[in-house]
Amino acid sequence: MLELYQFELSQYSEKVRFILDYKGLAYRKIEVAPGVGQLDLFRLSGQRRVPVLKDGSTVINDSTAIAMYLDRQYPDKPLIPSDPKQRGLCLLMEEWADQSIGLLSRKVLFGALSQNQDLRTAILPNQTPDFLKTLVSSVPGELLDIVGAGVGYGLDAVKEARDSLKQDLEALSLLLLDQPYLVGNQPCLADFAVASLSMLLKFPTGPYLDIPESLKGKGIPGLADSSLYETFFNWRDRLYADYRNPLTSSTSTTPNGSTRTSIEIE
Ligand SMILES: N[C@@H](CCC(=O)N[C@@H](CS)C(=O)NCC(=O)O)C(=O)O
Repeated sequence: MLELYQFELSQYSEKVRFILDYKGLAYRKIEVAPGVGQLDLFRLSGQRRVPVLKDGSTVINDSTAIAMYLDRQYPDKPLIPSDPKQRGLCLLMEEWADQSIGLLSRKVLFGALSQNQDLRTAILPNQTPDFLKTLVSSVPGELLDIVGAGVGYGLDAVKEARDSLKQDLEALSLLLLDQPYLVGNQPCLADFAVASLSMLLKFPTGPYLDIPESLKGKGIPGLADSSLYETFFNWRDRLYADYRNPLTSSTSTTPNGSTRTSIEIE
């Protein structure tokens, strides 16, 4: 069976999960433990980022490379349109989504975490003992601001990212006003990329992710709850309902078998 090395809360991993579901391919999720688990990942794939897909003896890293591999290897339900113009648009939008929504949404989530104690508590792994949750969620937001500045997520960077995302979400809402998919009449790689990379802006409402119930349907205040972007988030809900499989009883596991959920913001 296909194996996906992932973080449950990684939006690039979500892109691959969405594509696997669309193509109807069964897979096993292996939750990588940040830090030590990434060393094992390095041994497997030569780098430390998720997602990594293992198909028999073939190991592929990077969500775009994985998408291309899956489309070549499992051509049913193609991800890339054959019409040249649609193909060009699809490839362009996927690359843009990776660079824009994917990266910017981490920054604004970091900003939101530093300002919202409830969100910080909710986003900690399910298994975090209560006393630790209380401890971490009581870290003052200002301290997180300082940590954020150290990794290029200072207040100005967060505001800039937020403004860019507003433009992205407006553009997507306009495009989707009168068409069912971003390119043509079938979903393509661009749709799955845009839908999954916006995961951190607003977590999907349905039973798709192994995250606390309190997080589902919640997201960045001012973006997730704004009527300006309703068209986009409604479109995304529909894409999830139509093509993403709900979670089953099979849980995500670390290579040593224990269940966990974690988040990487970097
Ligand atoms: N371009 C890569 C981006 C992957 C990526 O940024 N992965 C993040 C999680 S969303 C990661 O593994 N971060 C851990 C690290 O950089 O150490 C892709 O499309 O797969």
